[in-house]
Amino acid sequence: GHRSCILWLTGLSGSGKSTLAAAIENELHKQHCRTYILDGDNLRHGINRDLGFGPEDRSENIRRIGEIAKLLADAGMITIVAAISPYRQDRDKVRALCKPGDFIEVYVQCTVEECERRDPKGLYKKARSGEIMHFTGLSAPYEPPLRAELVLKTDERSVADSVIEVMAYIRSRLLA
Ligand code: GGZ
Repeated sequence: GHRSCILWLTGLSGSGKSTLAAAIENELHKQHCRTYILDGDNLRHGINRDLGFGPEDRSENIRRIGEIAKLLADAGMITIVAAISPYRQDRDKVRALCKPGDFIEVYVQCTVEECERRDPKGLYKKARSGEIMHFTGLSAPYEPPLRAELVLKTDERSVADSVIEVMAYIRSRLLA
C-alpha cells in the first residue's frame, strides 16, 4: 500500500504541468497506486466556472482546489494538482491544511520565453494582442516557489527524466 499525498504542480501556462501530471499518473498506475488529477483548466469548466483571473478569483480557485485535493488524499488517492497557482501565499495556505510531508510542491520550471514559443493553445498570442487580460507571466504575476520539494525544468529535461525524479521522491517518502 501507499500513503496518500498531494503532488502540487505549479508553473506558467504552457510549462508542462498537465503533460507531467498525466505521465506521473501513468507511472503511478504501473505501481498500482490510486491517483486522481485535478487540473485547474478543467475545473474552471465546472466547479470553478464562476471564477475569473483576477488575484481574488485565483486565490479562491486555489483554495477550492486545495480543499478538494485534501478530500481526495483523505480518501487514499495520490492527488496530482496541475494549476498555475501563481501566488506563494495561496500555495502555502494549502500546505498548512495538510499533514507535514503530505503536500509536495513541484515547481514546473520553464522560462516564459519558452512557454510563449510553445504556446500550445495560442493564449500567449491572444495575451500579446490584448484579447486576454491578466495573463500569467506577461500581464499578471507568477511567484516561483522558494522551497519546492521538487523542481522540474521542462525546458532542459525530458518528461521521462522528470517522471523518474518524481517517482524516486515518492518512493523515498511514501513507499518506504
Ligand atoms: C493564465 C489563463 C488565463 C490567464 C486563460 N492567465 O495553460 P492552460 O490555459 O491550459 O491553463 C491555463 C488556465 C489557468 O487556470 P488555473 O486554474 O491553472 O489558473 S490559476 O491557478 O492561476 O488560478 C490557461 C488558461 O486557464 N488561461 N486565461 N489570464 N491562464
